[in-house]
Amino acid sequence: MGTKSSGVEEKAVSGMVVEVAGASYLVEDDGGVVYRCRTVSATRSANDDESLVAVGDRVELRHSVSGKEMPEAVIVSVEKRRSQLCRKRDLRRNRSREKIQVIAANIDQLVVVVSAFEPPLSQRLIDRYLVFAESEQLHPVIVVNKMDLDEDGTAKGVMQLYEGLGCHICYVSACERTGIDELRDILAGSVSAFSGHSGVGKSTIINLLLGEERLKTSETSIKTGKGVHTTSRSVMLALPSGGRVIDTPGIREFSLSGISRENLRFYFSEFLPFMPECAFSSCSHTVEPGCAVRDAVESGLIQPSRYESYLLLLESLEEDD
Ligand SMILES: Nc1nc2c(ncn2[C@@H]2O[C@H](COP(=O)(O)OP(=O)(O)OP(=O)(O)O)[C@@H](O)[C@H]2O)c(=O)[nH]1
Ligand SMILES: [Mg+2]
Ligand SMILES: [Zn+2]
Repeated sequence: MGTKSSGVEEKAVSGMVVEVAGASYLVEDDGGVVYRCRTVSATRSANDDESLVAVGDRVELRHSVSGKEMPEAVIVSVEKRRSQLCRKRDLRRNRSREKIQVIAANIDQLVVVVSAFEPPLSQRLIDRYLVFAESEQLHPVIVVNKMDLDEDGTAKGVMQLYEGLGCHICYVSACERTGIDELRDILAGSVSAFSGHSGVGKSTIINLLLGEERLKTSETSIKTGKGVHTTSRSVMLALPSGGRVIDTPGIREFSLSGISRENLRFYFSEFLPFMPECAFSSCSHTVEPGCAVRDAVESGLIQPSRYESYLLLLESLEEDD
């Protein structure tokens, strides 16, 4: 119902956040009208440490003025999220008040994009994402892009470990357009957030899925071997083949949030069958005698690199406390 205030028509509209760039948001209402929302006067009872608004959020708006290019509005409330992709902010780099950055909200799948070569494939990063997906009950998909550069099969070799864990893996070369059809099928019917290091090809792949160059992409820096950050905003896009994808800026680090030291062990799924055999029910699988998880690492039933990831993560969570 519309209310009149100072001669301006104000009506309640509900919609979804489809783009986030700094403190500026684009919200699409259920009829397809897009509003630019610069100010947020939202109230929500949830965690004050978290980003108030993220791409994928369902919000309620007050339409305030008709802007030049699009109507402008104010976000007045944010619905509770059914899921989220978030990470702990590096407060040394970012002076934001929010300790936890919500990268995307209300997603079904987490698409972890890595590249076979340049930037190098990082197992530690994959393990962090897998732990997060497990804790948030998101379906993880690992996209290994730039397979055209994996001439000696190194990346394929590394990924065998994750194949063994039963991960959903999609090998892609955006350059040679291989693996794209398979990925399209995986994405149909779901909301999927793409995340990964800068320069792995997230935007390039999404452009291919869209069939047009909607997103800016860029050359990886040859000098440093590190990706230059090209994408600076998070955008949700509908795919012609079904499903929606969220392109996000590349990350340097994916620091876990919302996971305690005690709970970490439950998010390494291959540890679970051995855990009941540990002598202590509260075994942290580090120094305790009679640890079945450590025995399984020694006998090769659990991959040493995964166990190392567990120890590193445990240490990083310890430092945070
Ligand atoms: N050889 C090769 N290069 C690729 C492939 N896919 C993407 N690239 C190149 O990788 C570079 C980075 O691609 P982007 O799509 O901008 O990477 P991004 O992951 O979106 O990076 P950010 O936006 O910074 O997070 C571009 O120069 C692409 O042309 C591929 O399959 N093979
Ligand atoms: Mg990008
Ligand atoms: Zn143990």
